Amino acid sequence: MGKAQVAIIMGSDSDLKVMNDAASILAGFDVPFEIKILSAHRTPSDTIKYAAAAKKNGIKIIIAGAGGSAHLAGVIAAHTLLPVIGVPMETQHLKGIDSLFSTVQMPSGVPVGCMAIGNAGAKNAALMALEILSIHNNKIYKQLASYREKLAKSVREKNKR
Ligand code: RP5
Repeated sequence: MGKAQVAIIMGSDSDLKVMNDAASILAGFDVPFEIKILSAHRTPSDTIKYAAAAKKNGIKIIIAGAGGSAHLAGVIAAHTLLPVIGVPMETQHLKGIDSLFSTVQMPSGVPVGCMAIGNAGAKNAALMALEILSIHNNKIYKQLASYREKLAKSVREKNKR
């Protein structure tokens, strides 16, 4: 794999199990990515430094997964003009509603795209990143078309069974 085009960031290694779903999708499309644990509150200066340098380092899209008072995606978006896609993590007590509200409620001016809570969100974040890349990459566009076709086929096969 070449230089990372997509960054998968998460607030804690406890998010990795879910965020690995984003990594698997990108790997399946042969799109180079990197994974980092960067916390908006535990390693704030590392997080800001990473976000500020991401474009210069060849990153095109940042996926950020975080749980609880999930400010990671917003903090990253504040320090880059790259598109940031947030994935709210499910949490023990509030089941991820807390993460969802934190991620989705960005005040105007600094956008964060917000996916669904948990695994579906992680997968869709990767797919959305691929859709953005596919605007200028016909190979990825064709791969996405075939991914959708496979999805439809699997549903039709379930009906047959
Ligand atoms: C957030 O706090 C992380 O994104 C994680 O979802 C949550 C809990 O982190 P740990 O206490 O499990 O490290 O920063």
